Amino acid sequence: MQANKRIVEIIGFPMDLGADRRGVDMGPSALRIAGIEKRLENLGYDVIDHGDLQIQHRAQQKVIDTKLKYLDEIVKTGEVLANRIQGVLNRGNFPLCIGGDHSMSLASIAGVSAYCRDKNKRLGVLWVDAHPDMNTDQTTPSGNIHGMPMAASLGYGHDKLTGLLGFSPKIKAENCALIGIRSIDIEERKTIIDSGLEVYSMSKIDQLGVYNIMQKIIDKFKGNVDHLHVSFDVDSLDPRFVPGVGTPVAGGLSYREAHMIMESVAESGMMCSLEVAEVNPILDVQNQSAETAVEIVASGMGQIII
Ligand code: 5AB
Ligand code: MN
Ligand code: MN
Ligand code: MN
Repeated sequence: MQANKRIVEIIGFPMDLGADRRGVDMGPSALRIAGIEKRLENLGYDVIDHGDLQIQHRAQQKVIDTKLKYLDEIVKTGEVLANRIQGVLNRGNFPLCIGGDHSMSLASIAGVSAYCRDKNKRLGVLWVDAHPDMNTDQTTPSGNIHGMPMAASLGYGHDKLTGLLGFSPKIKAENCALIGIRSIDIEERKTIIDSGLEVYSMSKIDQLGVYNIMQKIIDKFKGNVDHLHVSFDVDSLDPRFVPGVGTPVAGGLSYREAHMIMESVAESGMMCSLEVAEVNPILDVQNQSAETAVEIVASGMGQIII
């Protein structure tokens, strides 16, 4: 299975309950305004945009558990997204989920994992982010579920998060790689070490270079993975290039480094699903962050492949 399948199905997930900064629910609109569909069509894909899934507004919610803010709505809508993604994959198409905060990933990985289980495929995840998102309700400094999706997918954390679609874990640490990481919470670090995850920090990128790291990651995936899911949190980039993010961290990926990651993914031909999270138009400057995100998607989908 290749990234350049003919049909890309876009699902918007306007979730902002997983994060504190408001505005990320408008991310899917910003990505559409930045021309995501046209961009993919220009690469030769047929694109079906399903619009956005329905998510209850923050104003209709009560914060019940401060360690797991808006848990019930995130789980409920997450199951809907997970099922939709499974449907796209079962049709033989390529799902592209556009967020929305990164709690979306709980659902997208659940859906992809359920599909892989049915079809006996080994699932790998490439996680591009400033943050490892390896918190649990026991370790979170914020109570924000967008800091937990990687942990939950590996089976760490609250049952309602880990148990989405009724099975856990969704992924194996040895089939995952994290890149761009530069902000790790004290308690979160322990979960990372316990899991044995491979984390390529910004410091490792300075030392080895993105190209070499990506070759290493892809080599590993090639032997062990049939379906590669890429989760791209736009705060992986330096805030100079993407001001429109809720949790900016200095010292991030350069414009070219971000593209090189996705160009390497495209070259591998292994990516079978993709998501883009955390574009926040309220904090953005003239939709620059959404436009950059669309360019990065295009790189991942084969923009430079001749
Ligand atoms: B993102 C923090 N680690 O858990 C937490 O943007 C930030 O999806 C999480 O990567 C950032 O609240 C979540 C401090
Ligand atoms: Mn069209
Ligand atoms: Mn994230
Ligand atoms: Mn992040």
